[in-house]
Amino acid sequence: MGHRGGVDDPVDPVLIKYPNEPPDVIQLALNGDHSRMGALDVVAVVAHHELAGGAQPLHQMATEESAATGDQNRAHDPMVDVPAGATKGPAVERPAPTRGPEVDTTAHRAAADCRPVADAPKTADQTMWESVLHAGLAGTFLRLPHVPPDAELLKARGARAAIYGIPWDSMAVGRSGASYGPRGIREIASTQFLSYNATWDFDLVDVLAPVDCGDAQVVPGNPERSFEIAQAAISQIVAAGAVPVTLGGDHSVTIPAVRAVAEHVSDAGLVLIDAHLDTAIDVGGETLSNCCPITRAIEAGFAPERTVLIGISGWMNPRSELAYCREHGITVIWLEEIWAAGVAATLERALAITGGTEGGIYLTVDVDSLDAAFAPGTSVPTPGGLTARELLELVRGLARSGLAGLDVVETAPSLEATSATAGIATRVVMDGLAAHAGALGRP
Ligand SMILES: [Mn+2]
Repeated sequence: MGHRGGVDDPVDPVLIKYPNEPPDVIQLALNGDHSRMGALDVVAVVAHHELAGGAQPLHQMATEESAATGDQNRAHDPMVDVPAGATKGPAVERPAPTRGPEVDTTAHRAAADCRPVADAPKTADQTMWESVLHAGLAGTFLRLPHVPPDAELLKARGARAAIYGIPWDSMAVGRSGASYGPRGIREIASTQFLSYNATWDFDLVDVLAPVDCGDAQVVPGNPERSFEIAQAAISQIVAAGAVPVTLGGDHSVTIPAVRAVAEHVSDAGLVLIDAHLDTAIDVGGETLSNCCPITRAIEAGFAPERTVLIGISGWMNPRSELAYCREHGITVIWLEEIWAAGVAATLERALAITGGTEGGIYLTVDVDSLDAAFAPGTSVPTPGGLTARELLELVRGLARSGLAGLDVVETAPSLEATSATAGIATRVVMDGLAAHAGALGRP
């Protein structure tokens, strides 16, 4: 049976009110099969109990039921490590927002230093089950606190990373659907992922105190106004000393993100992981197309000689975009070069060009850099792209030297039958932030 640590009432091993749920939502966790029952099931159990006369305390009834069903695995069940008679679990209520330490608005841009944020809200539940149960208001990324994109509010929270969605696909040259990317990624992150990584015994919350700033209030059909809104919000995140993590959206959403970062950081390297060069001057005269993010980033101030485009597929790019790269001295690392040299050598080459400054690296990841087998849920799935492992190794290796910003774009949940693409997009964020935060050590 499930132990829900931190419940203020004495721990009832069977019937437990979840502290973060609406007061009338109760769930039961019965031992034996780890079954988790929703509110309607509870109503049924309570009704059954009452029909039976209600003479027996409900927890006894469930205990007898579990004894009857056998419990051989109980000794190995991490959810039952509460000794009988335990009266109190560890406190898990998230503290009310408190004013954190002042954040150095320049030093944040390089890699985080791994020191815990003094007043960071601690992980809600040390047993970690709370964050993956499919109940409750799982609206934010990892169920992190929602803080509006306001520099003072973010500083007060001590946030060193902030998620921001731009639900926008009006500029897609290919199939639309990426406007649901932020929602799809949050769905996965809030129901399947923990802020804690057991491999590294590391919790993102302890080091980065990340928050979710919600979504841009886009204006359908108006990229200028939409990007103005998004840029203003991301600029607030950077000004607060937090790494902006932008969830797309088609790849045009990188444009307001790099513009916002460039307002505050002058020496960041720029890395694109993508099947496409994305260096179009314009598409039919439209300069905010999803084929233009690198072009607009260069114009915003990113140095072309400190820009690397990784994983590019030869068949999927026009001659004009390659010409732009050659004219401006942008480094292109083709898919075939990764096949031949491997990820480690690719990273070494990319970091030699983009790393080593206080500003860190702005990393933009298009999920179509992945093979269509790993990322079918995107505008233009790529036959012969990167493996999921290659992508994560690249993201980790780049983020280790410090992120000026991160975005993951072109996730289109409606274009896939499973949540594979939203899942790998989630991992790009998780692995990128963890590496930035020092979970892997420094290069
Ligand atoms: Mn692409």
